[in-house]
Amino acid sequence: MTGTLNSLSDRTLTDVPATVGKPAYDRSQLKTGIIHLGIGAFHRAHQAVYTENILQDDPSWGITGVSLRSPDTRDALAPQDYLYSVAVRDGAGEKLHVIGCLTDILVAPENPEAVLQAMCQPDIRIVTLTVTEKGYCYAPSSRTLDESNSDIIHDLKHPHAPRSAPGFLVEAIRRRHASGLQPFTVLSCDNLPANGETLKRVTVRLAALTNPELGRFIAEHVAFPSSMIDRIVPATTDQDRASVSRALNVKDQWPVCTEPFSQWVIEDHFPSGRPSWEKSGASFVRDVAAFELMKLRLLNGSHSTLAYLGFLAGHETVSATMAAAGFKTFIRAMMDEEITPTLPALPDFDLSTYKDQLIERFCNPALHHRTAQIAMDGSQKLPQRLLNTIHNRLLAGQSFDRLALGVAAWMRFVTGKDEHGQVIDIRDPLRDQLLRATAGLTTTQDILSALLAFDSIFAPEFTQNAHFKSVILQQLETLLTNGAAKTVQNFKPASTKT
Ligand code: CS2
Repeated sequence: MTGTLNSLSDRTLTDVPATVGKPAYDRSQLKTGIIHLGIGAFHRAHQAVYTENILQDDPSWGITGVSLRSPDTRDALAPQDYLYSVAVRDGAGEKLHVIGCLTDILVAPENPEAVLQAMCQPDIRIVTLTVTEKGYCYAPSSRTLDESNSDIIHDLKHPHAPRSAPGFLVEAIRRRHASGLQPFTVLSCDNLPANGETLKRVTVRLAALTNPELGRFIAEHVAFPSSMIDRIVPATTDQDRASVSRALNVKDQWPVCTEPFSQWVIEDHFPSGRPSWEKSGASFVRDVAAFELMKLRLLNGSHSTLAYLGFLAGHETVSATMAAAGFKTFIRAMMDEEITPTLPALPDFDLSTYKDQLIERFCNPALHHRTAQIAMDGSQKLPQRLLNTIHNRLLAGQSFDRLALGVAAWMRFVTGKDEHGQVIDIRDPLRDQLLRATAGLTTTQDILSALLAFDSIFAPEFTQNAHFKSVILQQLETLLTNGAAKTVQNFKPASTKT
């Protein structure tokens, strides 16, 4: 029973058992140095934790979170003095930490002006983002601003009351510049290739469309370091809320659940200063690109492949998928044979241990990471997770059957019906267009052609490549004929088929 428990707050922290980690600093002394756009579970289990661990040394880096959409996180955390807990779980059990680094949460659609004012405080030196791929309002195939995106159209008309993440950045940078304040550093923490550079490109373009001088100022004077971030953070469930609250002995309405593993590799370019995140385990490097590619292709590429194939095979979670016949062998072979050869060398980094860890992480029985959650927003994820790897393989004249099966599984998924004819609840910004494009199609060739026509996903190097099309077609045919479970279990790459 959690109904009788007090709510988590500064006052009730004393009710929390001594085994639970708690803020090791005086929260009343915190200043806000970071604005974070996209205050979802991932941020609270990752960057917020790295920040929490340095606040004892330097309390100037408290975080004000901004939700660009729903008020849920603010509504849950405001009554808790913005305290929440992180439950770190694996087969061995659970460790809990109460995190205190959030100083406030603002809800952008309710009051965009309050967000802009917060971003323009002199103490703000960094704006971090986890707004997911679609929050960048770009075309994933070309990584340029999508000027037909409805939020971008809105922000071009109303730059002083924006809706999009790039819109908030442009207006806040303009105001700071106009009032003589130093610009903040913008740190993307989303799973995009060259995430800093990509965010810079869309932000500069958005600014330049209405104010070329501002576009130039941003291009020349605002730092957008790239970063590679990694921690698996499944969506929190009611069951998680109840069990965490019981263990805390106070009611936490908004905990996050995650795995022990955590990694953050950051390009060290912060002209306005930064926290010593290296003291919490982050690595600062000159160039993140090789780490980003490794993570996007090996972790996220495998994750999406497991999500679509696992979902189609009837598995609710990644760990259940990994336990099913053939999946572990298939995904490890995809990593070793098809992805690894496309990765730039990372001196002093043991890739095979990294891959062993990935397999172990995907098998974590305590995480309950739903295949349907990872399957979301595939139109935004496919290029950097699977297609760019295939592109490298094509250029090198190498096979890519397993990666192609991953793409085919996405195609099968977005037709909107599962292998038993049940409707799939597709969540994707292109959902309606994808369903419309494939409705009523019966042949594999027609489904393939309809989906390849989405040019924000498939760049011309794919749609104009007959070999690419024939390999995908073959995998899609096998998948439609045999179903996902059998296809994976009996998988033989074409090159070894007899
Ligand atoms: C996942 C990622 O939901 C997804 O698409 O692949 O969120 C993944 O869990 C993280 O990138 C891990 O760092």
